[in-house]
Amino acid sequence: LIAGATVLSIAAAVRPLCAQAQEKPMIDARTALIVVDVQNDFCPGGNLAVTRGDEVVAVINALGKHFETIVLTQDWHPAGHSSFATSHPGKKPFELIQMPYGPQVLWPDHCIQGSKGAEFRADLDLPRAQTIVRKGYRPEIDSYSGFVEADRKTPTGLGGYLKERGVTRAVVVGLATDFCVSWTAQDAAKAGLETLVVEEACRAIDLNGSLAKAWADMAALGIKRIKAADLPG
Ligand code: VGL
Ligand code: ZN
Repeated sequence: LIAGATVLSIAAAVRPLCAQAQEKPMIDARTALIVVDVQNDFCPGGNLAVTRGDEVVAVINALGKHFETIVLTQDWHPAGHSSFATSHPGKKPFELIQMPYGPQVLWPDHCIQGSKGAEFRADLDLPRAQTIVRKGYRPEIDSYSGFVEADRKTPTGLGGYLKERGVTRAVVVGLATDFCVSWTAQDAAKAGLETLVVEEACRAIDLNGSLAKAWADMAALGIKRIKAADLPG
């Protein structure tokens, strides 16, 4: 948990961005809301369901009303993707294997291009979202991050997109905290963006301590862990 003083300093950093005397205080367009993988397969009933993953939707919908710049990421795998346990005979979901680019957790088949599971949650309501960045579509490379694929060198283009639009700050939310949210937030920070993660707008898979490690890795990069109440509105 973050100390009270930290919360206050973050609130002070964010609040001046709101236009005054508006019913819905808006956050400056240079702060992007990055909504990670709020897709059916990561919610209860989905193929890689994150516990209470569906609970992020209402929180994100409320946050989205205050942002002018909103980007969605969408996990988007071809059938037979190399991150699927079913592509590796004798392997089971959640086992670790070595890929040419490093260790890879094997997952149940999920977010297959064009499937119901790959669709965004129907109750996700972000009319102002402008861009969808699909990732994980190369058969041989996974991509947790919305910025750089798992080989750690293939960019998706999101970094350039945000830079060209003058974005200097990223607020990252979605699923799952310890995989795609964490990797996306870390790459946002490495791209030079001030990066914040809204705790209750995320839910975790939590595999072998992955959640604690994710928060520690994010903290080490200066990523701020905040509550929705620390943002305007
Ligand atoms: C994710 C595992 C595999 C995520 C995506 O969105 O966190 N996790 N693919
Ligand atoms: Zn995936």
